[in-house]
Amino acid sequence: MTRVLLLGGTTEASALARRLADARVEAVFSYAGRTESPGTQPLPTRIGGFGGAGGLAEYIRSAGFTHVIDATHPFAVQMSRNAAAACAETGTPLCAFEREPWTAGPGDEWRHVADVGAAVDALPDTPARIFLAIGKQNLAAFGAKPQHHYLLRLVDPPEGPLPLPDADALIARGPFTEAEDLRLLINHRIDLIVAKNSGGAGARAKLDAARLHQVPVVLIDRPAMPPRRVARDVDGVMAFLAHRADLGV
Ligand code: 3Y8
Ligand code: NAP
Repeated sequence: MTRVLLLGGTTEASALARRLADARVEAVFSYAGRTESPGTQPLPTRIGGFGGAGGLAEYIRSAGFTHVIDATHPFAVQMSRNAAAACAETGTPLCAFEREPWTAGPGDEWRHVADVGAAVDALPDTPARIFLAIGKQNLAAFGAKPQHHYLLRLVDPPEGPLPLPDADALIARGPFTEAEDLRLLINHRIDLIVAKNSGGAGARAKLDAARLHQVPVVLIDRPAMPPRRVARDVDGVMAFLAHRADLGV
């Protein structure tokens, strides 16, 4: 009997949850609990960490999951590493549901950097107005360049003072549209965008707005992921589940 643990938190995970619910596949959706009010899902949902790879392995065993789908974000590297380790330890079939990285097209002015530190180094020395569209977890590093005005976009209101001396915060949850991100670039007189190469449609709007408004982008590469099977769309994940179910594994 197929019983799926779906590690979520992305647009792809929500689309897969819909398909699993429609197909009446037994599944549990998992959020880390990173945001105050995560979206509701059409599946039984758990919120919070597992307690590392060991805790996840124990949960897989005790809850009797037959498959794990890692549909977390390309930057959620710790969760993905733990999922690979826990599935190896418990012998549970694992498939990642991961979107392709973005690639530049005509008119895009992108500079690719390896990580957050390299993104800070890539910023100009002369003061600029920078849209720091990377969420909340990696902001402190930009304190090394306090001369800039930073525009942040956060899912939830910040608990305390922002970690940057000259910063404004917009509170908004994606997915975003090209029109609203173009208005944001114009209204805030943005000179440069810093973003993660997350891929997918939910965070892409700012890059399309940047091309239209001729704003350069510093794009942070994804961290390396552990070796694992990867599906690029919902059908690929469903085929993985069906195939394994046929084999009775
Ligand atoms: C908690 C669940 C869905 C999923 C929607 C996608 C699209 C909208 C765009 C910008 C970039 C950013 C950020 C972003 C986007 C989708 C997707 C995506 C980027 C929610 C969600 C959770 C999170 C966690 C949050 C991080 C932050 C990253 C904001 C829900 C809304 C910047 C990633 O406050 C915090 O601690 C926020 C942390 C991880 C990255 C960071 O380092 O701060 N996502 N985002 C999930 C959990 O608890 O397990 O609240 O409903 C989900 C989505 N955010 O179902 O429609 O699929 O990517 N999320 C990035 O791409 O750079 C915003 O502003 O342009
Ligand atoms: P991370 O750094 O890879 O994971 C840190 C810890 O958070 C994990 O070790 C695990 O805790 C817990 N965790 C992460 N995802 C979880 C999930 N789906 N269910 C249960 N526990 C989870 O993760 P992150 O980058 O902070 O991402 C957290 C969540 O936000 C994920 O759902 C991810 O899909 C979503 N998200 C992240 C980004 C991003 O830019 N990073 C963007 C959009 C959405 P334990 O060790 O205690 O098990």
